[in-house]
Amino acid sequence: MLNPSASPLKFPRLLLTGAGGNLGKELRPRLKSYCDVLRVSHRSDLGPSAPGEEIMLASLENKDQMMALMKNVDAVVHMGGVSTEQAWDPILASNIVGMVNLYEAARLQGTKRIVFASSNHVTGFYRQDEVVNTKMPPKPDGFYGLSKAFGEDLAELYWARWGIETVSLRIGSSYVEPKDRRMLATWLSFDDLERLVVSALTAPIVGHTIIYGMSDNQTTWWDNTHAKHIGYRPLDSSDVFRSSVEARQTTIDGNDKAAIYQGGAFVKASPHG
Ligand code: 15L
Repeated sequence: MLNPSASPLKFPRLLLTGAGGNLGKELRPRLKSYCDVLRVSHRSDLGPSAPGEEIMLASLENKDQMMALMKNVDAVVHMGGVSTEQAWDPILASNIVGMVNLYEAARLQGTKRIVFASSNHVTGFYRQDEVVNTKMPPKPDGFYGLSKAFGEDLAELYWARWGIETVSLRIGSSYVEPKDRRMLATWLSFDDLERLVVSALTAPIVGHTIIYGMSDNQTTWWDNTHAKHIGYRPLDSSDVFRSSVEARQTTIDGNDKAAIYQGGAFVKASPHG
């Protein structure tokens, strides 16, 4: 957890969706410092509210619930939705229909900015020997990555037509530490996740900007040159874990698609048979 006293910027009311998910749980106590009221939401029970929090349960695919959720909200950190490769139906409900509901509610309720948890799986079918920037075409590695590419396009539409600003975070692998060799490139520490989300919320002008969410890792496949105006500066690095990760995974099968493509195991995950 960072010390936010250095930042005088505070939102009257921030909304965090997906507050019960892996990264939602991590962000929930952290975001409280950047707002007077943190509205937290999930489709199922979130437990008791902490001081300064208001809990509102809502399902992304329920338009009325989304309209109520977005009322009087200054900015949104949208971590809700499906976050792994799955069958099409839940992805359609949460990441396609749910995204349209979120943006429609934002338009009707006058929300100014959304920080959208997109994913590196939008570009998962680029190879691990390529460096990708945020203007290059998507190459999704599954239905999940495809749904996140849709979310980014939707954000672009709502910026162009209705002036709702979005920062789409193509989050890499945000865990306590990198779990394998791939994550030496994709790792995003929780403190850097907080830095990234806060930069995305507070940068003066963002339009629709796409940025990869990674720490300052020595190995990298992603180039954030076109997102410099966000002002995100990662301060952690996967390098401190490199020798222990390499000791655990001494060999790599060069014929394995998971080792060839940036999406790793996601490029092989198939709930579709
Ligand atoms: C993601 O988008 C997933 O939500 C997360 O579970 C990780 O596996 C991550 O990508 C990754 O690529 O490591």
